[in-house]
Amino acid sequence: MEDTQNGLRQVLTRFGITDANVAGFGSGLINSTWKVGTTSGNFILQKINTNVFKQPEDLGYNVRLIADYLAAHHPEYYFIAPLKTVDGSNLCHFEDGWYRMAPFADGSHSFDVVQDADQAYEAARQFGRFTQKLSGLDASLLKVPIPDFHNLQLRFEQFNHAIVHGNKERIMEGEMVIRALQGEEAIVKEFNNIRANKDFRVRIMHHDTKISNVLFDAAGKGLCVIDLDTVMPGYFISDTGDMMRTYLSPVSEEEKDFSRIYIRKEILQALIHGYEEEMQHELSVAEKHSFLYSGRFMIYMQALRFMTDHLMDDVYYGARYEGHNFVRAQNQLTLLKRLQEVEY
Ligand code: GN1
Ligand code: MG
Repeated sequence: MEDTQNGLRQVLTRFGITDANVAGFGSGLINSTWKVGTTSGNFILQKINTNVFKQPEDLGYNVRLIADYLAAHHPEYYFIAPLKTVDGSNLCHFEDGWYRMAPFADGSHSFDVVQDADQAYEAARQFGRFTQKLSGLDASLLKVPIPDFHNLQLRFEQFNHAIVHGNKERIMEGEMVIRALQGEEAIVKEFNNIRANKDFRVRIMHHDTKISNVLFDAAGKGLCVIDLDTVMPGYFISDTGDMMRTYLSPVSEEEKDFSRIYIRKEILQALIHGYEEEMQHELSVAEKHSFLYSGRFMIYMQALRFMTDHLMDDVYYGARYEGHNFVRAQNQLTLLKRLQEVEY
């Protein structure tokens, strides 16, 4: 612990900070996070997980590109720009890894579960506004931190590989779920149609639109989006779809009692309304017709990813109990069925 504190102090020195209180912060699983208190304000310091993000410099590059663009074209937009090190770098490359730092938004707070329609509306507006403000920035200038991240065709192929080459016992036990997932292949076909359709634009998307990635002010209004590691070129269905996946049901992907999974329709409406509020002039008619598809797309992809990981012995997500990813896959399959019953 002393060592860590000493190391962190040296890292802070690289950002020009010599006197600070440092304490662990937040519940993120991928990166390590600390809150840093100084006489000139509070900051967030993060160490980047280089197992997931193999080119950490790409993350620094992307955030700087976006920060500079927004400062030049939309100075009124609230964006938490990262600090530079004293020698002008976007990240600090220290002996044990890569670090970055940004101001802490004082007075802000976040949520882990969507409580009501207003929150869903505010969050959807924030993610819509983020993409909208960046519509003038050429998406192809961004680095791609995780190639094929939301490529459903590839996720489907990885699943098909796992049902042949995965854990034999788990394949046998999982037969019903495997069949149910195979039965939804039409969702992959529709994704391939979207990829071939010029009415679907590639834009700068957030790709991790869970509610805890939105900061709210004291009055409950959305302030800004955070956690920009997965910002990359993509389709809008990634962001609206992951909001549906994570906001619509009152229980999360961890829930084992699948009877508790249902679609909160007022949240679905608020989510679409909030997103359209910011993006209506950006989206084509074909895109606007794909809102519900976006939910099916993301929920199905997550079901495939959990089931694939279960069959491949939990190498990606890990498991806190036997069959954890099998439960998560069935949870997501249940959510998919509930969404397919919805008429909007
Ligand atoms: C991972 O770490 P977290 O919770 O932000 C995953 C997402 C999945 C999510 C499912 C880089 O996100 O794609 O939707 O788990 N991120 C990565 O809980 O694989
Ligand atoms: Mg994340």
